[in-house]
Order: sequence, then C-alpha cells, then structure tokens
Amino acid sequence: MRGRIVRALARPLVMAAVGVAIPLLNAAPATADSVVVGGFPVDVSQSPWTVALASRDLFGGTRAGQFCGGVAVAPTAVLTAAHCLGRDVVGAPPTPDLKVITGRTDLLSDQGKEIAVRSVWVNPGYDSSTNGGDFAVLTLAEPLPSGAVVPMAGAGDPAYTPGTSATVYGWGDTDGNGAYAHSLRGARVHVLPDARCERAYPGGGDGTYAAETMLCAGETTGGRDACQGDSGGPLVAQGRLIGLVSWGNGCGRADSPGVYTRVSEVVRTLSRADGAKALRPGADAT
Ligand code: 4AZ
Repeated sequence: MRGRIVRALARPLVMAAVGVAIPLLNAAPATADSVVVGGFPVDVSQSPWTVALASRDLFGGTRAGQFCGGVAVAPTAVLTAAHCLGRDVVGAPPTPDLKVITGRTDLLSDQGKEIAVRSVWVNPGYDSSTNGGDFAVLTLAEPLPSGAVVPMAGAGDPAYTPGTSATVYGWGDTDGNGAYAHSLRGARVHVLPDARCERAYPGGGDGTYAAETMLCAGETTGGRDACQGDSGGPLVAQGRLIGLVSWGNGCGRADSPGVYTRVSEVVRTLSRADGAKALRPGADAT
C-alpha cells in the first residue's frame, strides 16, 4: 500500500490534534528493552545540530508541536525528510506556524529558541510510492544562535562503510506504540550492508530499498532504531551526517532495519539544484 509505512509517522500525531485515536498501522510489538527505540537520553548540547520541526497549530502544544526531526547543515539551512512536509502531514502549503526548535533538550521546557521558517524546498525527485529522494531543505528566517552545524558526508566517505557505528537522534516514539519522547534521545546503530535492506524491502507494500539513494542501519538483532516522529532527524557517524530518518517497517524489528535518506545523494542533488541557496558558501540567505 502506497506510503503505508512512512505515513505512520504523522498519523498518530495528526489524529491526536483532532482528538481521534487511530492505532499505528505498523505498531511493533513492544518489548521491554525496545525503546528513539533502544535509546539513551541526550542533552542537545551533545548534538546541537539536531532540531525539532514543530507546528502548534497542527499538532497541539503539549510537546511544543513537534512532529519531525531535522538537522542543521548551515547556519540558516535545516535538512529534514520530504515526507514530513507532505500534504497528508501538514496539509496544503504554507504550513501556518512551521518552526524549527533549536537548543531545546526537553520539549516541555522553553530552553533554546524557536525560529521561523522563511522557505521550504521539497526535493522534486521525492517519490512517495517508493520513498526515494526523501529530503527537503528549510531556510530559516534567522541564523541558528549556536551556529552549530554538522558536515554532510559526501559520496565515498568512509562513514558509509557497513559496520560503521552511528547514532540517530530524535524525539520520536520510544516503544513503537506511540510513546513520544519529550526529551531528546539517541540510539546507537550500525550501518548495514545494502543487501540486508534489499532483502527486507524488495518492493511492494513495505517500500522499495534503493541503495543509491537510501542507507540501511540498525542492529542485526533489532532493538535499536528510529521510529515514528524521528523522521527527518540525523544519523551521524564519525562526526559527519550520513542519513536522515526516512522509513521502515515498524521499529526495532530484527528483520526490518531502519531506512535513511543517503546524505551523499542529498549533497549531489543540492549541488545542482536551486532550492538550497542557503547551503552554498557565501550565499545570501535573505
Ligand atoms: C516513520 O513512520 C518511521 N524504524 C520512521 C522510521 C522508521 C519507521 C517509521 C524506522 O516516520
């Protein structure tokens, strides 16, 4: 079914906003240690480039309106997942009060800053039926106060080598059953061989894994993974950004690794696209 997995991200939150409870389509059976799933608490100062995407109008104020993750790659540019900005998630553009929250570990606090989004560029190559090309660039109305950005790993970077240890960050579901974190978490996973995800996602209902544009990460025994609400957030290895949380079948399942947008593909696309002026050295973001 088209978009089945990816849409599971926002549906519970969207529905919560209108007061209708709909169970997660792909709710994994929660295991005791299955919690980000399998994660640990993180202070945002340890990953200051991790930001939250928020809209109180659409998602309510309880968790500051957080509905996706994002990652700062330049002082006024944040990467996120294209599917976070789809009509089924945020409705018709422009999203009324779309904000990037920076420097806030706990969404229940007023730590850090909420920054307005000046413009949204969704990768025109994004395909919601295959989940391919799942990235977007937000240009901020003002620079991030911390100035903290993470470098993007280009093609051939050793951080993409299978077996590399990586960390994914987010405020998403911690048990696969809709227990959204209010404080930032991280989970340690490993870059997996593409063959693992090609086997897990050969096409059809669960999406199609495409190694050129996607990255496969998780643990062979499952347990640690990104989950709903983490989408668009960073997967970092060796100090460089290698992935954006994109999709997967459930969360933390041994036979269904997490799938990420491959950041080298983002770099390649942006070097040719007009959409992300804020990413260019010396570009005038205003
Ligand atoms: C989602 O729906 C989603 N386990 C994100 C990540 C994963 C699964 C689903 C990976 O946004």
